[in-house]
Amino acid sequence: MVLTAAAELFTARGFRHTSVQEVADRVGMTKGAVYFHYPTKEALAVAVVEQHYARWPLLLAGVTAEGYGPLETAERLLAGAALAFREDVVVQAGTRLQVERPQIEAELPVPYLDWTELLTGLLSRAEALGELRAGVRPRSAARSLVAAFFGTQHISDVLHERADIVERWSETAELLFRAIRAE
Ligand code: LUB
Repeated sequence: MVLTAAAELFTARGFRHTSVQEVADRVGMTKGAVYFHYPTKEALAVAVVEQHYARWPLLLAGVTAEGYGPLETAERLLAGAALAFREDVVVQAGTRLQVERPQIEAELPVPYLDWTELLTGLLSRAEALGELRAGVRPRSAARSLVAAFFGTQHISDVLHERADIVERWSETAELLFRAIRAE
């Protein structure tokens, strides 16, 4: 409950302009009770960012269970992430806090690298199955997908509070996977 309230405030106002008192008020607790769970506002931010990343293994397990090939799995994974960026306040808060890293005196997880490793693994398997266009290098393509996704979600956030992120990512993904997939 505290984490979700903090995520809502961090998403709406950012780290600096969110106080622990406001988090406590939002959940009807005392500030002391919040500090019992999270000794500092920084600890609350770290917990929110960690929960952001904890979403993705669950998403991966769900998509993997559908049993598609590695390239289709990568495409569906990112489509699922786009939906989470639109619907999930913890995902949204984790993203804003990662952008505000310089203002947060705490050890936040390193961004982007987990997704890059995950997609590199899937694209390497796709390469082994001959699913990649000749000359496409899995790690480079993975970095490009992460960069494109980050940019797409950021622009959608600034312009439309991510209301159109699913459509925007779908058009970007169609272009990128057309370039990545073997004819
Ligand atoms: C993803 C964000 C926003 C990468 O992996 C990350 O850290 C990300 C937050 O920092 O987009 C794109 C899949």
